Amino acid sequence: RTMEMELRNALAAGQFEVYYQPLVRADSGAVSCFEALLRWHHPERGTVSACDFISLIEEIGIIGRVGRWVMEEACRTATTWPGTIGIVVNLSPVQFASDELVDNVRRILADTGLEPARLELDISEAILLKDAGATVSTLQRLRELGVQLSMDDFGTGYSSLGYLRKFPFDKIKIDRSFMRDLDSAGSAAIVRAIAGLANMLGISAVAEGVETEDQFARAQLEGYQEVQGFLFGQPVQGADVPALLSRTT
Ligand code: G
Ligand code: G
Ligand code: NA
Repeated sequence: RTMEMELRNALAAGQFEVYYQPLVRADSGAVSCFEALLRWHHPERGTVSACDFISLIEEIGIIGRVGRWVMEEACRTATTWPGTIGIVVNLSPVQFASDELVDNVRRILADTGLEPARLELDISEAILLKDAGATVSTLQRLRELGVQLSMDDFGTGYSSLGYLRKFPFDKIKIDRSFMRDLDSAGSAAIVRAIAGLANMLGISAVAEGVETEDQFARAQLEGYQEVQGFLFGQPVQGADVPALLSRTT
């Protein structure tokens, strides 16, 4: 279990870094916010993506500490950006289930001085499978802090329509697998239907995984308010964000 030991040491060793990927407005192409994405600079393996170690971090019980570090780092960095630019932070199911989550978010907002409305929390559809009453209450307490709440990876889980009725998310992010498969009639119909559903509910729709001009055109046509994907930018280091902002605004 070398990797476990290395991960336990990574925060103290300064091997974690937050990268930032832009989301842009579908109408103007202007950057609206950046998503914080954790990277691990491993001494031998090089830069490792979150998908390759997040589940291990949860398993060994350090996601609370690492998640707080990511949120604090991301919020602090966002305070150096223009006030119109938001920051998106992903919440893992384990963080979401913690009694301390709401207090942690409140404290990080106070410590960094970030305006709450600039912080957006991405909640994966998978989180919502558990204990509906407790989940809605946590969502409500987060909402009372003034942050934005997004349902992430929409279309991959099971119970999300019920949740949309019980709790008004600010944004719905359609899972990138649907944009990838636009050639299939089924995916194309779902891409249209999810935007229609969101717009009728007064919720903003976000298309993830936009890699081509054709996919972008389709997202615009179907009424997505924001888009994210390699067409608009890869995740970059914090130091590269100002250049990206001056290029696109
Ligand atoms: O950027 P990457 O392809 O490694 O992301 C893979 C997955 O890891 C994505 O689903 C993303 O939401 C998740 N992820 C990236 N950074 C974080 C983080 O800081 N916290 C949590 N909980 N998940 C993250
Ligand atoms: O589900 P979530 O939004 O948290 O996923 C973020 C992950 O998606 C990051 O790992 C990021 O690198 C990846 N990602 C972002 N844009 C694209 C894209 O256009 N294509 C693909 N394949 N992955 C993307
Ligand atoms: Na996300």
